Amino acid sequence: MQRLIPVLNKDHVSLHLISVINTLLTAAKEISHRLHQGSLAGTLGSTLDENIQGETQKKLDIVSNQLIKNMLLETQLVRAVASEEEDDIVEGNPDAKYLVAYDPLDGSSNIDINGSVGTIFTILEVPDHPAEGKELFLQTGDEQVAAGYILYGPSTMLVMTTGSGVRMYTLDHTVGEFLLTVEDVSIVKDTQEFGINMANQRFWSKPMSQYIGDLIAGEEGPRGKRFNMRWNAAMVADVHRLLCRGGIFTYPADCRNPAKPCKLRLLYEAMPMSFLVEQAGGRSSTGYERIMSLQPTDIHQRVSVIMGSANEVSTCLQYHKDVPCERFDG
Ligand code: AFP
Repeated sequence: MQRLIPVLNKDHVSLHLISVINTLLTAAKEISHRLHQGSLAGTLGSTLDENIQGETQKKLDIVSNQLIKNMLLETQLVRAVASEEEDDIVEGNPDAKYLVAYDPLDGSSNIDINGSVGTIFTILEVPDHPAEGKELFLQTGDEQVAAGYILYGPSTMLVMTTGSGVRMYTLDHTVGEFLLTVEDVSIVKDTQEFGINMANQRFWSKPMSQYIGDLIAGEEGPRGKRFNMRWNAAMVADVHRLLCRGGIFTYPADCRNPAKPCKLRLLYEAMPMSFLVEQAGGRSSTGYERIMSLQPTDIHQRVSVIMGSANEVSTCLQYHKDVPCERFDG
């Protein structure tokens, strides 16, 4: 089985970019180890409690954030990092070329129930035009040079793209390396599986309510076939499922809280996952716009997300076509 670096070399990925990716993976191996240790590592729990030895326990998402940030900045290859866990960007080497944005532990509420979680990342280059601070990161998804996630499930997997297809690697704990296990990931065009948090149904826009209603109607409904539903409460695990066997995943805008109509973050979740999904032949949209074309206005911006099997996403978008984007959408 092939190791990661020779695969990236074949794709002519620059040595500095390989080093940045490798550093992320070193942090991921440490996170994976701590997750596997579970309660034994003393880093579970959702509060800053004291453990039995009287030491302060840190939430694993905070620990993961610090690990990734410190390791990346130490390489001197990173100009700045942006993390879901940090209010502002953290500057590194002013002469470096790469920017890394990440969600250190997506789906972190799953930690306490021993469920799947993951680290999502995107790598950008410093833009040609003059930009400082947060502005550095305000680039469209099309400008990503690499993106992916590490899924900490029954096995630890890296799923990544550098713009020439999607590959999956599995962490071999005996050698401590990610080995290529799936080449040329391709999302099937049609599906009978959808993922959405149904508890929010009463808050959705009309197009989304109609679309999901038609899926649930099954054989008797306008779609004429039965659909199944899956929800992991961790985007990483839900997107992994659709990369493996197709499906549609959506976290639409809703009117629960007018100040926060969307849940998922553009930079740390929607953009990298859209890069993977499109590279695997799928489709990704807000309902009205292609996510990869969106011009971010803030690093913590949130968006509505519909992604997955190309034909199913297109069908969902048909429901939105003639209905104007509602006040809470986008
Ligand atoms: P965290 O990263 O804060 O754990 O949130 C995970 C997430 O943003 C995304 O991964 C899930 O798809 C979504 O939240 C789950 O949301 P619900 O709580 O509505 O199920």
